Amino acid sequence: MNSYIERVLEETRRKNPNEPEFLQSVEEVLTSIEPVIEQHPEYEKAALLERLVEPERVIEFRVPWIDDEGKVQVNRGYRVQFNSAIGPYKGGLRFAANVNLSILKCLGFEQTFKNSLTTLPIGGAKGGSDFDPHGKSDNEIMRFCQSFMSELYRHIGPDIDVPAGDIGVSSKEIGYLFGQYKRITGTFENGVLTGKSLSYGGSLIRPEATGYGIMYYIKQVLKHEGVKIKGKTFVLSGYGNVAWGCAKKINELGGKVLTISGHNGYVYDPEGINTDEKIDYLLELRSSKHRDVRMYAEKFGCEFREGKKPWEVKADIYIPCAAQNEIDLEEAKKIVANGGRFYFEGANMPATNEALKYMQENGVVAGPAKAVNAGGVAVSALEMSQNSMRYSWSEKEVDDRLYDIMRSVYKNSLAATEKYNTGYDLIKGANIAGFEKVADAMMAQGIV
Ligand code: 2IT
Repeated sequence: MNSYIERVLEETRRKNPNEPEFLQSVEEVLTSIEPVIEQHPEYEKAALLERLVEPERVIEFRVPWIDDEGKVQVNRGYRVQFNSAIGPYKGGLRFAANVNLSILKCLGFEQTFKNSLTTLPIGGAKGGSDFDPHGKSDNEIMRFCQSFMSELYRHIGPDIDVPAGDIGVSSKEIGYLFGQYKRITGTFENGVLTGKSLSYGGSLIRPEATGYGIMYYIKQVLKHEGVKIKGKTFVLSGYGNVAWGCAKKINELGGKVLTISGHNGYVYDPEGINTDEKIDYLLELRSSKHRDVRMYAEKFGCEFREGKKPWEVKADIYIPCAAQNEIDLEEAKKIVANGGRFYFEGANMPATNEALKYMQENGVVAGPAKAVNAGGVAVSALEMSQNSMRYSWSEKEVDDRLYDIMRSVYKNSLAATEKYNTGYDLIKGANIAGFEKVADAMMAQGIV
């Protein structure tokens, strides 16, 4: 391996020994940009990689709130402002019990390259809290969001940092967060958050954007492979916003979704998740107090396989849409043994580096998260554009732009593989294409 990359990896491991997720993402990115580093010896002198792996700013704060029993609860809030070389910090907020700094640094680092790939001017960030929305009432969620924003507001702004949703944060939470931001600052700066409801500056197609974007990207790959989506079977994990939008588009394109999953097992629906009622039920599940996918199986009379993951089901195309590291080597072996030809990451970093390598070595075409799921943040950036103009585009205008963006994400990744002779490797292509623009901007801006 290139000695500069090796040295930076070593230093990063030494400096962040308790951050396995962060290290995993740094290893994945740095090892795939080797051909670029080889061609740019000036990067080492400018300590470009050392700067790239260090977040520009990490904010950690106390979030006290009072639950429905009158008891004081304390959570931890974070915002990792990773890189602002090409635009204001941009990225989601995640509310989940397992949220920690390692996961958010990993996601913020990945977001930097994803946002660069979208072709739009947005930097990289991520944030959130270890607040667990399971079993919380709406009033508790509102009080938590108000407390969270009472600190966060001083660090964000439409030209500074623009958060959005992620796991556990949908338009309901964004609404509570915006209400508090507006109240504290006394401004109507709706470009400070994206994923808003339509009535106060949300964008059409933003809820669908991640899922639709996944399918627009997949269309490009399948076109390249000469394969049609119609009649293909899909295994999805998760049941949230990403799985919902993806299932909707798969049905529209004539494919069949066999599974969704939650923290406690997966649902196998051999008929397919194929009606508006079934698909919209995912939204209901996501906003319900208990958020248990078993409820889908009970309602539609199909099987819930407790404690299991859906990768054991045979299908043509596998799309993880849940959280990080749900596919390890064992799970990857199942996908290969099932004859799966295509694996696309709807979720962020759903597979370990070892699992990814195994799938690629066994002939599975793999599309990485930073390309495949870039449609969500891309339409967030389009929401920012509309807010700046104080104007809104039609559904078709936004959808057409999303389609073009996803085609560019694919084309730019492919072009990077050709430029650097990596073979048809969409993971390397996405990393290189995302990196090149950020690196250019960082070099142009001097040592900052
Ligand atoms: O992972 C992601 O790209 C998101 N959660 C969306 C971020 C955004 O700013 O819309």
